[in-house]
Order: sequence, then C-alpha cells, then structure tokens
Amino acid sequence: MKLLLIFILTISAFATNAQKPGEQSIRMNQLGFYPNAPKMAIVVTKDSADAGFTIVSANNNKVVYSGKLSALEHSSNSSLQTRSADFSKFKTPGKYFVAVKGVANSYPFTISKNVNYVAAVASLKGYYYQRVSMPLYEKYAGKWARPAGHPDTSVLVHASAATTERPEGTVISCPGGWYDAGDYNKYVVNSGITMGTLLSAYEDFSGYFDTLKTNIPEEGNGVPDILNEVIYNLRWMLTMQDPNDGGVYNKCTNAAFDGMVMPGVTKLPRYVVQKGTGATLDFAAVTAQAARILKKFSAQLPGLADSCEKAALAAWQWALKNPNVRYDQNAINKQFSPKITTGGYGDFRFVDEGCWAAAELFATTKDGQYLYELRKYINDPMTLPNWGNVYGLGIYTLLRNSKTLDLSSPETEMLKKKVLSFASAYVEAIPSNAFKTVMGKSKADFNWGSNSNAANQGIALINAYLISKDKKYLDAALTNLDYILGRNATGFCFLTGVGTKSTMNPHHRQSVADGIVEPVPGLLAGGPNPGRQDGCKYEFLEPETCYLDESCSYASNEIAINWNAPMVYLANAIEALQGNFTQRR
Ligand SMILES: [Ca+2]
Ligand SMILES: [Ca+2]
Repeated sequence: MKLLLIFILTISAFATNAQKPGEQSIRMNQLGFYPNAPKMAIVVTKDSADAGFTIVSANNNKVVYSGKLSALEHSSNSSLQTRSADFSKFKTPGKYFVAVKGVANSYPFTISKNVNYVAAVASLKGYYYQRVSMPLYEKYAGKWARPAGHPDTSVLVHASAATTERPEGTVISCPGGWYDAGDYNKYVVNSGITMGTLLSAYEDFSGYFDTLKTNIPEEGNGVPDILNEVIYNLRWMLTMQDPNDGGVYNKCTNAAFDGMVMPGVTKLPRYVVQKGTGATLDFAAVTAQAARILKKFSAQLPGLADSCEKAALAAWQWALKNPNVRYDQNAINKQFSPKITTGGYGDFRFVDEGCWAAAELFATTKDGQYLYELRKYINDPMTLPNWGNVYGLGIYTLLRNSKTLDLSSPETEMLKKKVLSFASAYVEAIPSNAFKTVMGKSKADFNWGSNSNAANQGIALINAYLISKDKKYLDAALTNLDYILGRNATGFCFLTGVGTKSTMNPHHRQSVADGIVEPVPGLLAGGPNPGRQDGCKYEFLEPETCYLDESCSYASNEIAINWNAPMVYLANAIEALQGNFTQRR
C-alpha cells in the first residue's frame, strides 16, 4: 500500500513538470543555432524551483555551459507555463543537448554557421515536388519519384469564362505550374503572393541565391535554381491570360476535389474559370516583377522577360477597364454548370492588388502613370501580407528599388517609417511572449495557415533590418524561424523532413497516397488553428496548441504554396544574413 502511494506521488510529481501538450518539454529550433546569434530553449513546466539548466556535449556528456532559467511565465495563448533558458553567450560549434532537472533532455542540436541551411534548401525544393506536368525522376525526387501529374494540355473554357473569341468548351492548353496545396488545382490568386514572395527573396538576396543549388533538372543552365523553380510556375501563369483581352482566369481546376489519390490518376475534365480583377492584378504584379528580374538572364531565356512585360501591361489595362470583378463561386454556381467546388480564393477588395501591381509596374517600367496610381494607396497603413491582402508586397518592392525610382524623398522616408514602426511593434512584443517569439503576439496570429503568419512577420522584420541594419530586427526574425522549427507550444517542427519531431501526416494527397511513410519533404504545415474548420478530432484546443498531425486536418495540417514561400524567404534570408553563405557545394 505504502509502495503504491509512493508510486502515485512519483507519477503526479512528473505530471506537474511534464505538462501537456507534446511529450518533449524542452522546445527549441530542432536544428540548432548560429554561433553568434541568440540561442534560446523554452521549458514547458509548472515547476518554479530553479535548479538551472545545462548545455551538455552530445559526444562525451560533459557539461559545457550552465545557466539559470527565467521565472515561471504564463502563456497568453494557452494554459501552458514556461521558463526560458538563454545560452546566447555559449558560442562553441558542436553537437549538444539541453538538460533540466525533472524533464527529459532536449533533442540533440547543433551550433554551426549554416545551421538552418537544410531547412532553407528543403523549403525551396518543396516546390519541385508540387510540379504538375512533368515526371519527377529518382535522381531529383529520391523515393518520392512519380510519373507526371495532370498534363493540362486540353483544358476547357468554363461557361463562366466564355467570350465571343473563346466560347464555352473551347480547348486551351495550360500545362505546368505547381499544385496549389494538398489538392491538385492551380489558382492564380494564390500563385500571385507565392511568386511575389519568391521573386522578392531573389531580388533581396540575389548574391546568395545565385549559387544556391536544389538538385532540380534545370540546375547548371546559367539561371539560379530559385528562378528555375519560379519559371516553372511562371510559364503556366502566362497561359492563364486570355490573349484576346488581357484578362486572367482565376484558376485551372477540376470541377470538384480529387480523392486522396496520386497526382494525375483521375482523368476528369479540367476547366479555366471566370476572369477576375484579383487574379488579373496579381498576374500583372508577378509578370512585371519577373520581367525586371529575368532581364538579367535574357541570354539564357530569350524573349521571356519581354513576354512577361507585355503580359503585365495587357493585364493592367484589363483591370483598369474591369476594376471590380469578384470571384464569387456561389454566385457563379447558381448561373453556370458544371458547378465548381474547388478552392475559391474569393477576394472582394482589390485596392491592395492595385497597389502591388502598380508598384511592380512602376519599378520595372519607371513609367509615371503607375506612380500616379500608387500615390492613391501609398499612405495606407502597413498590413501583414496574405493571399487576399498583398499591399505589403508593393511597399517592400518600392523600398527595395527606391534608389532607382522617382519617388520624392519624403515619400521614401514615409515608406521606411511605415515598415520600421510595423516591425518595431513585433520586436516589442517578444518579452511578454512565453515562448519569446514574435509569433503569438496576439491570439489572432493563430488562424488558418498560422505558420505563414510567423514567416510573413519574419519577412517584415527582415525588410526592417535591410532598411535600418539594426540587428534587433534580424534577431526578432530569427525567433520566428525558431518557432516554425520547434520553439512552440506544440513541440513540432512544422517543415516536413526536417528536425527530430516534425509533421508526418500532412493533408497532402501525394503524401497520403504514395505508400511511403515519410511525407514529401520540404513542405510547411499550416499550423495551430483553433478554428478547426475540418471537423477532425483535436487533442488540444487552445490557440497555440490547436494542431493535429493527421491527414484529415486540412485546417491545421495542409500544406500550400503561399505558406512555403515566406518560409523560403525567411529561412534563406536568415542563412544569407546570419550564416556563412560562401561555403556552398
Ligand atoms: Ca485584396
Ligand atoms: Ca506517404
């Protein structure tokens, strides 16, 4: 009886320390840390007695550093309590783990100059696995090799998109591009922010990306691999413009979502559906930006930059004539058949798309008519970009190109201030966050695709750093990369194939259907989302813990091109700025 009592007391003592969720109580970037950047682990615990923490060499179990934990803190985004272990002063490269009395040792981690390189490259390579119309060979795709998916060479013009020149049922060809997410359709609006973010990553860090290789078929063709990847989707996007009027179809899609099968297995008809103002302005922005960047590679890509610029100008003209054509799928389905029930991306407000398109067109052409348009929006407040709000992309582009643009100097200063004060609010929020990250500044951060909020906050901070060279912004951006790679309330690293405990069962048709245990690598899961729109059975329900690593969970565990893109930007920007990027293969 006494023995049993001791046993029960022991169990409960452990239970108070190792509180749920997640079995590993020490949370950190599962890859590790840069020698000269901040280093922090968060202990999820209710224990307020301070026995300190140690950093232990993984090779010989010797203690190499010891420190004190912070006081116990209550998270404002869940019922979790935490204490933080700051070992920024320890800078010796090597392999270690964190030890805290009463909880399991942390996963092993590394301190090295290129510690996030694996995540940076994997997130970019993730796009290769989403390619629609070409086979993925083992040489590039490893065990995830597969035949080509949808050819999309015989796509039907849907009744909603019919014109005199292209009546309903006209067959057009829209091959290539990336599958948007866990499904097998292609949406221009979501490609818009994705492409803008990837092109901006290149524009901001071209020296870094010029030598970055991702083992894709185009490698070695004289064009950086990030641009090779982007061009695969760009060539598809160009087919989505009606050459007769410059308008752009919203999507290339099945009528309904496929089942959980491999890509291209189903042979159901594919459609291009209604043109819209959002899709057309996003298209104008992407093609204008691509034209500017690809001019440098006109020897390798003859004519492509010129085609992009022409396409951008035609799209802009269509949008001027059609400033408010919404994509309202319910309304379309009342009027036309077949009904289209795939992703809507139904944005109803196009001021931000107008600003972004005008900014890209102005930066590329230097034509004053776009500056005239821009000045209508330039004083609007800064907002965090998402697929339906791309205002910030325009602001970043104006600042990035400000030296060559005919903005007044008060305008440039105002834009700088706008981004700096936006980013400063993120920096100021870190101390009161129990996980010491920017992500989680408010409960509203945890919505559908919350990990893309973390990554986009990181981009805002990187832009602030590029403007000011103030390291506090760079260090704050790193907290969100650390968040995505493991320093969070769920204990997961959200990038597939990276880290010790990462997402294993994303809502991703290929990963479900391929018969391979490990998910397709380099894909970012959506992340905690208390909205739980999928109706799956979640174990944890609070804002920062509401994540389910099951393929059922499209509300917290789908992947999407517009979530991977800010991850590519953030991880590679951090590598370029914190790492030693001259050491490349
Ligand atoms: Ca919008
Ligand atoms: Ca699988």
